[in-house]
Amino acid sequence: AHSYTKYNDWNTVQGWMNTIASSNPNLISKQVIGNTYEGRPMTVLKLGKKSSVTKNAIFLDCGIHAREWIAPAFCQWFVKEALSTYGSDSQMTSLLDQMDVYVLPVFNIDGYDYTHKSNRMWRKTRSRKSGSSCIGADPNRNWNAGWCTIGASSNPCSDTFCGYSPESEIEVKNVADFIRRNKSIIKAYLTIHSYSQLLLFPYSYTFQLAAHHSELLKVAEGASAALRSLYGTSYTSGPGAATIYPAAGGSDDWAYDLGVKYSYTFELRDTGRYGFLLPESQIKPTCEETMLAVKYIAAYVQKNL
Ligand code: 0X9
Ligand code: ZN
Ligand code: ZN
Repeated sequence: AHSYTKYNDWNTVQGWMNTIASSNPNLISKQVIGNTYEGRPMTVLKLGKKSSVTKNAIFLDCGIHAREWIAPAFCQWFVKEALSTYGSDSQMTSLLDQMDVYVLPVFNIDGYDYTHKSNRMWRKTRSRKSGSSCIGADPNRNWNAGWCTIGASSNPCSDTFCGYSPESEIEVKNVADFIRRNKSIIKAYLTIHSYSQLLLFPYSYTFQLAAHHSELLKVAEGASAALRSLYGTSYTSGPGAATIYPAAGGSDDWAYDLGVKYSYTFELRDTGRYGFLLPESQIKPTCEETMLAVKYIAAYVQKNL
């Protein structure tokens, strides 16, 4: 059965999406943006109050990397909190009245399913190509942003394999197409990973500072302070290349270069004690504190539309 404080497998997440969307038709709609390599539907939940005018939007994805289980848990938590606090929390109410939030709860569904059934530490997609016996590419090295120039591997057997070309992974192409199609309304791109407790922004494919570096840093520091205020969890903010490592082909850099200014990668708990194997007892506190950071960024974006 589905639980917000457990790591739900893909079938459970899929069932949850159907239930939650049909029980909240006024605030949620579902849309399939394409299928994964193995044919699973990639469903985006659109959260927001219906409006007669075109609304600006925030795009949030979780689970680009298969083994980072806390990430899909956060997207599910976000949807629950949005629905349960709309109408009582003034910020959430104002956010969903004015904007839509597109949530992709599990980006790399094939990989996520594989971590539940076969190999808990799998990271990549599950695509195959004749000529190599190795499976999958890193869906956060496969975007057309300095593709495969640094911090990525052209070896199909590597965990950071950049793929055979930009957007060679169908999951990346599906999301990139969706964001390109909606680029005039998408004002923020947020992507949830784990672990290391970082709040990263462009660039990662170069050490050059982004044109909006100071503003991106200021917002990241505000979001990190909001997060820390709940349980004292400490986050480091900064551009990816200098803060974690240079790595090209990431979704954050791609979205930013497309024109989505507020582009952030979260690396959630912890700092390595459990790493990817974060205990289920930490799902609730991790999600509650992360909500504060995401809401901080959303409020800033809303104020600066
Ligand atoms: O390496 C990554 O893709 C991310 N770290 S993780 O441990 N979750 O794999 C960091 C991504 C930072 N952004 C870019 N490299 N563009
Ligand atoms: Zn990751
Ligand atoms: Zn809560």
